[in-house]
Amino acid sequence: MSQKILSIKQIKEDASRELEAAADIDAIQALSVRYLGRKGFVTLFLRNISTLPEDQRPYAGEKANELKSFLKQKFENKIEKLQAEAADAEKYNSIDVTLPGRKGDQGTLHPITIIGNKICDIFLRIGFDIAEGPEIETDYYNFEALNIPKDHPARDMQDTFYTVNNLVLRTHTSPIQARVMEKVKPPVKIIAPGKVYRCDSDITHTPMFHQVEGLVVDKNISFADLKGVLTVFIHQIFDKDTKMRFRPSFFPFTEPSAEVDISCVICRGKGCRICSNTGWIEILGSGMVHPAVFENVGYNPEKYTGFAFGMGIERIAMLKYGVDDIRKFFENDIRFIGQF
Ligand code: 2U9
Repeated sequence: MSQKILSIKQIKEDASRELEAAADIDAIQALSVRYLGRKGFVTLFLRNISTLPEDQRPYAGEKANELKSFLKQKFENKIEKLQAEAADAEKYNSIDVTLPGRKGDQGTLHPITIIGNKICDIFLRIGFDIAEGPEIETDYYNFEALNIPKDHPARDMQDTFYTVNNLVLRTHTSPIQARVMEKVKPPVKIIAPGKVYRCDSDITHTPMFHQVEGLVVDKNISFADLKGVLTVFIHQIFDKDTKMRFRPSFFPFTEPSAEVDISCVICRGKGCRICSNTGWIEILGSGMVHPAVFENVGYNPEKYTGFAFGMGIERIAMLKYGVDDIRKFFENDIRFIGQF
């Protein structure tokens, strides 16, 4: 069956329209045969050029070859587009969107954060506010304001991290309370939690550890108030059966001073390795604020009295969780810190 010879314009229009309508690769390949194949419209046109007047032949030949390249490119482009779409669809169909997602590892609070929060919660419930301050302190707030004399061993390079310009990494959170007292008038009832730094490292000491200190200042605050608050605290952080004893001690910033022991949480006072067979464990330090500290911050020691206390969070965490080496808290072994 002989094909009608179509004009270049007509071939281009027809082929473009049919290519637009072609829905799959087979249809495009059929179009390619229909237009560019041995008996296709473009091939026929080219063969027919010899019948044209001689002066029209070069132009017709050039235009027909242009059309051939144009259509070839268009067919190839559309085939590539359909192949890419098919690959996407294949990828989508091979994903089971109803499968449950993969669970990532869930983080946990660090044991020191957990115990720190518990300690703060107890004091918040009995009316304390939380105060914060800088970890890099001046010699004045870390030592001088707290009545720590120039020759005190705590000031030694062996015990304190000195930085530049007489600044130190705070060795306790006490400077927080000194700064608060400078700013606000009594009554004051605050706890000061935070990181502190000392040149020390063994199974019970790390160069950085966490403290919570407390301070209550008002008219008529007595040692009985100190005992009452610390008894409530110890009974809540350990349990109601925990016994306490106050042992006389010395701190430059409190007078009188006392260390607080609790009945051993492991053997309940019978005597074991943890309490060195004494039945008692030292848990915190405390005392009545020294009048010199009040003078330093501008409080009248004739008018106001106050008590203060301080404890190491790691020490409480070690006792509550039965951890025997403080360094375990800072090695960041997920198997250890993820247990709490
Ligand atoms: C001001 C006045 C007094 C805070 C106190 C202690 C006793 C104490 C230690 C416990 C274990 C530190 O972590 S530890 O090594 N702390 O024994 N701290 S009284 O007294 C203050 C604080 C601020 C203005």
